[in-house]
Amino acid sequence: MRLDVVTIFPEYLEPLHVSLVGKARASGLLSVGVHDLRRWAYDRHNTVDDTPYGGGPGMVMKTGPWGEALDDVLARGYEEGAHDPVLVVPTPSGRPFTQELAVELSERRWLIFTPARYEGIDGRVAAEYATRMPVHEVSIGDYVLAGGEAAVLVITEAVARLLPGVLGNAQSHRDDSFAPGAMADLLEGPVFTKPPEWRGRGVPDVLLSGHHGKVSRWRRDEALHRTARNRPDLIERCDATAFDKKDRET
Ligand code: 6GU
Repeated sequence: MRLDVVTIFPEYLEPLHVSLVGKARASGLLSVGVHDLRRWAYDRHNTVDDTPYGGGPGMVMKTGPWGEALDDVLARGYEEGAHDPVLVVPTPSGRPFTQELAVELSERRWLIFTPARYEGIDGRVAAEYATRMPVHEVSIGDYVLAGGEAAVLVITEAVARLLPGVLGNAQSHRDDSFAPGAMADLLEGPVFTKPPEWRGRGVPDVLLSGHHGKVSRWRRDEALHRTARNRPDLIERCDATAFDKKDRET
């Protein structure tokens, strides 16, 4: 997979060199280009923003530098054999970034990110590139960041770990023996490792029992409890037929 990121803060994307994404790059599963938008801002001050039409606070990122930058990044990518680009525009006004979208993006060959600062990018830029490629406006949550760079880090990490060969153990995608699929939207319960006792606290006996059926049952109950406590909205969306009588107790 090829990733290109155009930003006025290239150094903000340094974490793409470390950890999981860094390893994916080192092993050749991923290639990443980070590009300074100001390279395509040709005035003396390398201006990338201007006041909004219609008035209001803040500044808007200008069409000119973004258009030049994206044209060049696209041309370079095509030259190097990349194809079928997808433009990912991080914005608090985007559609929610979910695991489903992470999976969708992980199946693409080439992602181009346009993290913005200020009040966002002139609306004509997304409209222009949408005539040539899929454009996803994406938000990582219901809060406002100062810019889209942190969102790019979030999205790339969620996507990179799904690439075949990136994770050490081939992604054991929840083999829940109770209700395959239907319980997949539950949060995971707590996990434990050695030592068996720490500061007077033991580990749930069932996990030491070696009884796989009981362990699965326990994990499912813990997942339900944690989901009910932290994300009641997910319980509401659950397929009720996936619950059994025991799930309704307590
Ligand atoms: Cl993608 N960008 C910004 N600036 N704020 C956000 C966001 C993105 N997602 C949630 N808040």
